[in-house]
Amino acid sequence: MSLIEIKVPDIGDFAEVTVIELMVKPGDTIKAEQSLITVESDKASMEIPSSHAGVVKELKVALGDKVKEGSLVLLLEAAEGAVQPAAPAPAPAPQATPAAAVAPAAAAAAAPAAVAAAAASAPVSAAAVLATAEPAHNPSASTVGLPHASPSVRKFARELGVPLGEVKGSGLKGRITDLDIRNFTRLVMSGATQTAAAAQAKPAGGNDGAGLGLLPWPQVDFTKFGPVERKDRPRIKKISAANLHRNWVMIPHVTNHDDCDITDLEAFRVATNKENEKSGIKVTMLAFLIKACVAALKKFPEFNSSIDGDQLVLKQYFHIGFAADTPNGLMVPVIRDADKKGIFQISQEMSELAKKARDGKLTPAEMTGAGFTISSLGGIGGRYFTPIINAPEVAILGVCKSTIEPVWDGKAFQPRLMLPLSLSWDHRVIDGAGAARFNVYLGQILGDFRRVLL
Ligand code: CAO
Repeated sequence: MSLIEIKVPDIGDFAEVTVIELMVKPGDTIKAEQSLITVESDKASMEIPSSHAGVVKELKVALGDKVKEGSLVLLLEAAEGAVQPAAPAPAPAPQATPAAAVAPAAAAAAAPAAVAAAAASAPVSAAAVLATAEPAHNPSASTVGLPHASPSVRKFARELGVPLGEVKGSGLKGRITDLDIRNFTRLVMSGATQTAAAAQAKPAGGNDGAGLGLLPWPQVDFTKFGPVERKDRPRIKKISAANLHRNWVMIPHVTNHDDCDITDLEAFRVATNKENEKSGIKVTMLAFLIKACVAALKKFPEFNSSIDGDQLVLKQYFHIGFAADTPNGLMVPVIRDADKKGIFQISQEMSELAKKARDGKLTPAEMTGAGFTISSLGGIGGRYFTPIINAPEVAILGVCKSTIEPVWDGKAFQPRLMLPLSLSWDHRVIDGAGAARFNVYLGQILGDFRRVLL
């Protein structure tokens, strides 16, 4: 047994670094290459390994000490027959700093450390992630006591919100490395695994509120309260639910409610249907609404737009979607180029598309491309509602059942047919004043359709 001095090896371009972690203490039996201390510069942290196996006799550094190449770290009673390893190299443990910042240290490091540094900074292929998937996550791991990881790795995990107790370390003695944190994050983001908190928060409906910091979905055994029947949710309902949920959460919705006088328009619609009884085409209020919306979209083009990063895409076409209630759930067929079509053509296409929707025969092309959507509950009833915008559109018009109401004309109350409108709009694109103007203009057109010609 001989007492040997373990010193700080070549640490590349760093003149002086600070000791931020002591990973061994006197009396510890260590292996060659085992990390002894962690040092940190302003750009990266590194673990200083031992060149020999043996028993630590005396530590020669303390937390906060400044050290450089050649500084004495500890005295080691070398194990008999210990293999004389090559000069050990510090293992860089880069934080969230760019790869370039740690490049000098990595270049000076031995192969494994260089590989770790490169892997930590380079995009990892799916195959690489899968290859490390097994040890990266262990949700059942005990969280008692601090996980074995350097301060920089803990800091990195804190920044990403990674629960260290669930990460399985691939380093020496199960030490969690920077790469383990990155791999864990990639697996969670790809959906290949989930954190214990997310698993706990998973509601029966399948939507996960954990990312929003919400309470877990209530888990209730309904049979405790009475008999129940379980039914599979139709595929269309599940698809539209996911879309509606995303749109509701991601778009800052505001809804403006208004009423407009459609007394004269309704009289015209009824007369038109009477005159054209034999044509087999029935004109409903929705066809007029589509035409009126086209006029309003022409006057207020931002309502016919989509957000694309820092840009707004203003559409020069007028494709209008309309919500159709079907036995399998909500569908939104699209009337293309509504600006170029008359009321009869729109009515006919609407009735064909609505039938196809009910029969489950709509093609994807018939359901895509809308720049604006109308959801009419006029045939059913109700007063107002707050329709959810159909992303990537930025507005949707909800319409309810028209009713005769007393309207003051300046001298007396007159019985007028009033149509309730509910316009939901994306506040990232549209302001309240613009929305109010849109509704007012729409009301003016529906009140007197000759305005479309102006
Ligand atoms: N006020 C008063 N009556 C109205 C009206 C209104 N705003 N809109 C329609 N009506 C009347 C129609 O004139 C028709 O009356 P008659 O049978 O006496 O002629 C009756 O209501 C039924 O109309 P309709 O619903 O068949 O036709 P439509 O063109 O108005 O609507 C369609 C077609 C496909 C949009 C509709 O059937 C539908 O599915 N609506 C539901 C949309 C929906 O679910 N929206 C909610 C989405 S959010 O979950």
